[in-house]
Amino acid sequence: MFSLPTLATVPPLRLAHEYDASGEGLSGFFFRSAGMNDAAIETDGLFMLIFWFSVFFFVLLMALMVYWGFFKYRRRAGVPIERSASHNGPLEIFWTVVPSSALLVIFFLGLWTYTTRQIGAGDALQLNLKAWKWGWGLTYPNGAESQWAVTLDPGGTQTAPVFIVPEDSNISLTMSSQDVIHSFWIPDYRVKMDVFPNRYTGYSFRTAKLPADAPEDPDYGRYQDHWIFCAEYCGDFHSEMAAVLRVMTPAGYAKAMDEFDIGNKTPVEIGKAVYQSKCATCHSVDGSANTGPSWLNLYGYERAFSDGTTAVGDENYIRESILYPNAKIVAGYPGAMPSFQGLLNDQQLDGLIAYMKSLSDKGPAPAAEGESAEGTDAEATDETTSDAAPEGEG
Ligand code: HEC
Ligand SMILES: [Cu+2]
Repeated sequence: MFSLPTLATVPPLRLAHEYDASGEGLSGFFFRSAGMNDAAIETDGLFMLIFWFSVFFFVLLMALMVYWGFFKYRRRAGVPIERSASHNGPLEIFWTVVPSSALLVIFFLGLWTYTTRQIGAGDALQLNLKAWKWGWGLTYPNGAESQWAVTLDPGGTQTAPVFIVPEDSNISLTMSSQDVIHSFWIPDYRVKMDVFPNRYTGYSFRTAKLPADAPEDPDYGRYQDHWIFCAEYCGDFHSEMAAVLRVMTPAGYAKAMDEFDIGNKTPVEIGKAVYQSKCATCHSVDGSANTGPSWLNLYGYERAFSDGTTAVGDENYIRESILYPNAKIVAGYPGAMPSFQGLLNDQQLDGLIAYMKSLSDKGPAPAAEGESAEGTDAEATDETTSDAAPEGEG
């Protein structure tokens, strides 16, 4: 039977390389890491071309200036000052045409690399990317959202979502922001692109072939990770706005995609998946306090708020807490939860509520999990088609 990968079974973070500049020469000094696809190598090449071009002319011009100014034409006692030439046609044409053509070459090389990264290849895998304060979300072609996250610290309070893509393929992202301007940046691929509210921007790249010595996971095969960062200052937790781009084998990608497909998941599983990718940074499910209150025994219990009022943690309260977090602030906590309005669909909201119910002793008994007792429509159809589910399964 299908089972949702838990945080522990998501293959661990294995970055394509450590961010180590040693032994990589000048481009290692500038870029901190080798470019991880052809476009990145091209970008590095263009950068180095412009760099050496600038170095060459800087040294040449400074040397000429020092030579002429300090030595050849310096003022000497007894030597009359020469009248400066007012005009020299050939010389002026030379110093206009040569630099302009050099700049034109740079312009077209830049335009070329820019457009190929803007306009994706025709066969590109189309993915939707959303940004918000402070996170990233990816929707795959089958409508599923990314459900993996890796923990970044030993305690596991800091997580980063994992976005999976197949190796050696064209990827095209359509990006938009829920709030302020962010910037999507994969340093290993060099390109960054602003992500705006109320406007789509594109980001296209080709993933490299996985090297033979890439780390291997027993379930999903070989893979390689790259950091994704936000490159546009967007508020308090801008620096924590990280995600992981995971390049997988086509087989591993297809397997994970199958598991992400919400069609074959119970509401509790959907809720748990959303929790892992979007809420686990601030909420625990084991009773321990984090940035936000734990979800253990949240459902069905009385909540106390900072303004002295109380309410029972029922479905409507949970929904309101997710979409309008500042409507009621739980006593003892800061009003630090971002709104998830527009970021979660009804199925995901229902899933979250079902998941919170499963974490409460006032929710349905655990044995009833997966049955239509919760009155969720997604599940009902599933149950009627399969042969009668045995009652005392667990
Ligand atoms: C940046 C941290 C953060 C993230 C991410 C976050 N929350 Fe919260 N959440 C909080 C804080 C802080 C509170 C308490 C203050 C309040 O009530 O707004 C809270 C309160 C809640 C409550 C009310 C809890 C109670 O004990 O009554 C619910 C329900 C909730 N969050 C659901 C979610 C869901 C669902 C997600 C993911 C989709 C999520 N939160 C993501 C910080 C966060
Ligand atoms: Cu940002």
